[in-house]
Amino acid sequence: DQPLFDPSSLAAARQRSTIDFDDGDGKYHLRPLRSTDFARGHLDLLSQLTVTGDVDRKTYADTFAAMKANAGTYYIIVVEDTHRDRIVASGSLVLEKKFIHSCGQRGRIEDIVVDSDCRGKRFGKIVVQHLIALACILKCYKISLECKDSNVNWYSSMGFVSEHGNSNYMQIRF
Ligand code: 16G
Repeated sequence: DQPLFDPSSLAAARQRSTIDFDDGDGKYHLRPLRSTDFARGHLDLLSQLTVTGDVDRKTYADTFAAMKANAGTYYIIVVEDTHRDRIVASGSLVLEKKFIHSCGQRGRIEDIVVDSDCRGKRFGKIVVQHLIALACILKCYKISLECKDSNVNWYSSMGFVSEHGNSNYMQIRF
C-alpha cells in the first residue's frame, strides 16, 4: 500500500488553501490516492463521472504503478470516509513539462467527482482548492480544465476563467 505522491506536498497545499476541511471529527481523510483504493471503491466513484469500463484489481494496480513511476506528473487526491472505508471524492492534477515559459510546466485538473451521497459537505471545493494550491507550490504557470455547461459557474467561483471564447475551457494563470 503506497501513496501516489509524497504526502508532504499535500500538507503544504493544505496550509495555503483558503478553505477549511471539516473532517467530521476524524471521519474523513483528505490524502493522496493509495494503491489499495481499488478496494475502497475508487472506480465506483469515478463511474459517477463517466464510463470506467471493466477494470480489475491488477489493471488498476498496474496503472497506479505506471503513474507513480512518472514522478512529479500525477497528483490524485481523495477524501476517504474512514467509517465506511470508501472513497467519496477524488480529483487529479496532471503536470506537463514545457520548453516555453522558461521550461515551465502547466497543470490539468481532471476527473473531479464527489459521491452523490456526500453532497453539501463542500468536498468538491476542498479537492479543487487543494489541487490549485498544489499546482501553485509545484510552480505551474497555469492550470486548465474542461467541464460541463452546468459546472462553469462553480469553477468560476474558484477563480477559473473561460478563454478562447469557449466557456467550457477554463483556466487559472499564476
Ligand atoms: C469532465 C472532467 C474531465 C473528465 C471528463 C470525462 C473535470 C474538471 N472535467 O470533463 O476531467 O475526464 O469529464 O468525460 O473534472 P468523458 O468520458 O466524456 O471524457
